[in-house]
Amino acid sequence: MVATAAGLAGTGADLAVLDTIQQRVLWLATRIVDAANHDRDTGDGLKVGGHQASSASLVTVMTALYFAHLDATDKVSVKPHASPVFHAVQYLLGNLDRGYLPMLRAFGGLQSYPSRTKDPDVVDFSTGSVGLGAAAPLFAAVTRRYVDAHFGARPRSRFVALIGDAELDEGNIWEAVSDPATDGLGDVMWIVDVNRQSLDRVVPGIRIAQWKQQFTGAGWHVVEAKYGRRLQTAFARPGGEPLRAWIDQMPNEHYQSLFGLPAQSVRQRFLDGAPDEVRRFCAGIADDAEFADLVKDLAGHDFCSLLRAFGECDSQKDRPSVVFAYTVKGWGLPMAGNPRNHSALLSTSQIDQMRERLGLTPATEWDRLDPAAAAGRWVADRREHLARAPWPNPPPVAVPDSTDLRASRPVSTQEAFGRILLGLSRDEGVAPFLVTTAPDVATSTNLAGFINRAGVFSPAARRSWSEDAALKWSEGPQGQHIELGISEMNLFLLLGQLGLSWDLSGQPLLPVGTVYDPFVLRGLDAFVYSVYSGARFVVAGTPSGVSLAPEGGAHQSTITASVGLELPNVTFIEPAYAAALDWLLCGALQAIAAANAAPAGTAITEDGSYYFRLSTRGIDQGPFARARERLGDELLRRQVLAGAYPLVEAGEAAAGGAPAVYLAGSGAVLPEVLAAAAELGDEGIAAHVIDVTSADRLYRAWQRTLRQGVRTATTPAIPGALRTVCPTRAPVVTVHDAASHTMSWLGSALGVPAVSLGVDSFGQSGTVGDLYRAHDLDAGSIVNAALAALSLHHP
Ligand SMILES: Cc1ncc(C[n+]2csc(CCOP(=O)(O)OP(=O)(O)O)c2C)c(N)n1
Ligand SMILES: [Mg+2]
Repeated sequence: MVATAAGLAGTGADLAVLDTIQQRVLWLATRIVDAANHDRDTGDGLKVGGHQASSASLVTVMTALYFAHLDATDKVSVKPHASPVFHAVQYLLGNLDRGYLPMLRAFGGLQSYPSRTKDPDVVDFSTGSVGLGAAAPLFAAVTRRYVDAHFGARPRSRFVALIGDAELDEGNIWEAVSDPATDGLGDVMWIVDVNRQSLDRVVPGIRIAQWKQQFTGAGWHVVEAKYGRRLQTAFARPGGEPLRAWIDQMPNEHYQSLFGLPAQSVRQRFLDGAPDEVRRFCAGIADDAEFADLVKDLAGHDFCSLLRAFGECDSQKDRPSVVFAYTVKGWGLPMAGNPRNHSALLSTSQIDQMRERLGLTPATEWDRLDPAAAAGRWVADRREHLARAPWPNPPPVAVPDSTDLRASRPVSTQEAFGRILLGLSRDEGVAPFLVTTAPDVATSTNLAGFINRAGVFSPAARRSWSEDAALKWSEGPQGQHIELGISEMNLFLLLGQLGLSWDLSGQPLLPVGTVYDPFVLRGLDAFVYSVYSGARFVVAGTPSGVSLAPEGGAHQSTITASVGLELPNVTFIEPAYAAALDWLLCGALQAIAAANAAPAGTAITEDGSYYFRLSTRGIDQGPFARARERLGDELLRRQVLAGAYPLVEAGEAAAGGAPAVYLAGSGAVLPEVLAAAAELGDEGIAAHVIDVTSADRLYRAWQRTLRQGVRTATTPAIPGALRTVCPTRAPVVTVHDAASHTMSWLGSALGVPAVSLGVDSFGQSGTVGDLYRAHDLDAGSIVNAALAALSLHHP
């Protein structure tokens, strides 16, 4: 049957062709999971897994999108459990080699869930942690709006998210939808796969009315693709309207139970509790099989309804859209609609029957569509239509080595951070590419100077209703700060998309976000998501630690330093002095700029994103100035960037031949470390003070040499960065306003006893002195720790 062009929303697509394609997509997606579980010998007896039912649920929607709706510039996020459908589509389009099809979940094969960095075909958005991949395209659209306003309009992209209905349970979805920064994005379309099932169960009741209100309330355009054409035709017949009302009010559990029944039992279950007029109307449909098919006819498996819904969303230019596409989990498979089908697999004989039904054989089952037939020709046209042109080469971004920040009075790293950003905003080589963002903490994290100069981003100029001499807050399309509501999830999702703008919008940016350090943990999953996706950005966690003394335990971070050290694709940095921060921050932005400009696939730096843990504690800059004089800028900068430098060499304080100890401190607690070193010097102990600017870089250097040793079965050396700052064998005390664990490995790395001081219980309100005493971070405790370390050392 050939549909009219109007019927398929003017796409020119042919229903029969689309149906042939979707049958092949369904087959391939199902067989990809089947092959992973039944064709491969994993040798360990573990079930490989995969999601045939979740995939089947989206087959029609994804066939409609890729084969009748999308353009080459559009970007799509695919719900995690539909990855087999995505790969089947890419394979049919010729973008994936056949050899990958039996390699779902195999090492080096297709990833379980779509991955930007690990899959062999081009994935726009990674997904996996439900809710995050769904929201990512919204923030990619925020990024594109920003890029277009600052650098000129790119060819239009539509940002599409395919979302499981139970994903809407995740709070981050609603944080994203309700943030004013995501208002008015007409190029966004979310498609919710309303199969009424989650992992464990049929989702109770009827959620849709509430969701519709929530989206509408946030200014979204809502479309329902609920009933297929057969049901719509039935509703339009005389007496048909009560049937619609009956289904509309039917709880998910009741409706879903129809799917497990033989055709002859469907009528009775369907009409259980139905009013007379519905019964009367249904009596007019005599054939049981026809009746069973009719009441399960949902629009999520109807190309005309779907394409009409997509077209309707396209016409919304000034607000995002959401399509609720009603589907069947396991559509077209024997497990359709079964409440326990989430992880169910077809048996080998069911697969054999499906293959046969489609006219395929074991020899032809992986074939692409016949290029001589109508469907094959259509796919070839779509392949051409969807081929992406590479972005033009990005303009150079010239980040200086430093902003020459000088501080004569005590200064905190948070204040220095604000001044460095302000300095960069005056530098024409880098200023245009800087973009800052914060979840309602811009001013309290010292972004005000930058904001005063660079302005706040808003798609249209906004009138300011109040004057404030200290903070201008002028909003318009040229502003370079994107303000968010209080949502750390949104912060990290936006940073992630700003950090991918070179790829998704063809414009490298230098994104810098700020967040109170303890609340890094609130956004942690989105942080992980963004760096797993390959995004590069800077985030400053500030203020941090118990040095934020009066604020108390709820605002004092302790485990964030460990988190920063352990996160892959993130370099964790915690400087104490302003000039060191200047070098480190400029170095980070240089690396981001270089990585963004590198051709895809070039590994230019292993640093990834940068997490700076900063403090509001003002610190005397004198010791750093003296180290600078002693070592010279070039050497000192190199060491600061490598992760540690000798802040005080005890030769200055104690005579040669004295017992020696290394005091390795990081961040705001350095003054106490220096005081302890002086006391130890008075006692005739040579206490060398190491300022650890990046425990992460030191740890990585150590692990590199260890792994090298492990892999080559050779004796590992002490890494260069550590050897330079700790040239002799002496015990070590680590001192950190963070969990003591973060630096406790230093003793092992140096092969010496170590005593690690840090904050291992929740904080409380007080003065810095009170809290440092309470956590053994005061000079006296550090001296005692040094004596303890010396007593453990037997050279
Ligand atoms: C953050 C997170 N929590 C839990 C899971 C485990 N999980 C995977 S799918 C799923 C249910 C998803 O249901 P739905 O979104 O409706 O998808 P469907 O399979 O029905 O299409 C759950 C709980 C996950 N992937 N991510
Ligand atoms: Mg579902």
